[in-house]
Amino acid sequence: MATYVIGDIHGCIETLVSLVDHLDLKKNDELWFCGDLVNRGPSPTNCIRFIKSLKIKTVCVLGNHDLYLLRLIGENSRNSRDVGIKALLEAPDKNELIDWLRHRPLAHVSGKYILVHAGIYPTWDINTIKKLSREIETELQCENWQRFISNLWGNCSKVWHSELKGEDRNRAIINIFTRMRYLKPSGDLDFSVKDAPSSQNSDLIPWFNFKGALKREERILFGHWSSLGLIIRKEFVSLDTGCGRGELLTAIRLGDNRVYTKRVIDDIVPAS
Ligand SMILES: [Mn+2]
Repeated sequence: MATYVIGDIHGCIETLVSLVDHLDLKKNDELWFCGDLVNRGPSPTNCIRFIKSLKIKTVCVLGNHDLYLLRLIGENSRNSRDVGIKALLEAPDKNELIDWLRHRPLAHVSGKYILVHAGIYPTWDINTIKKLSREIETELQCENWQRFISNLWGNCSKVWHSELKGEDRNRAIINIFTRMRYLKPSGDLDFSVKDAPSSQNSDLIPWFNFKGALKREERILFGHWSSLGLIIRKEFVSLDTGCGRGELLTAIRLGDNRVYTKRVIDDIVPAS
């Protein structure tokens, strides 16, 4: 039995199908996804349909773009500039696809691995990760989920403190799991820089280099940071290789770290 983890897909269905074909999956294999299934690429609708239809066990955590889509629904808006998302909002099976999406976790902990979209706050231990992920999942899966998500947008929660309450707490948890890249030396989040660490010279610290961030038993699997690209380390794997910019989609097989890559060819991704 093997587990494969796939980075950010961003609606690139042809690339996804071709990569999954290439994996030659067996019945007991598992396929994990780092999130950001939607936005930018041509067919987020078919990406969700495809993952839903797979006959093996799949795990998919939510990314910031997936939450953006849920927010559009929550605000009853069709006002996306993204052609693929617009089409999804008109799809006959829209409700089924959205219900599937909002039942995905923010963090998945299994054995020696933690799967998240963006990262984990350096001070969070494994029980905290499970608990905080569950707090948001409970809200997204309840009947009032649309009101919940339309209330919690914005950059404003840049500070984490375990005593945070209400919307500030929810925003902070979501920002950390799905949007974080850099921390200030104080431990506050910074959303101003998306570049890779080598290309900026401020005192911002990639979250995984922050003191204590990697002092854990589990290996962290994440996407989200396309300028970082593929990084394979004992402590973590970074898997967003720029599918959403027309570059590559990557999978890694856990255990032996074998890497599988497809270049985005048949999916037309608009220049950003
Ligand atoms: Mn992302």
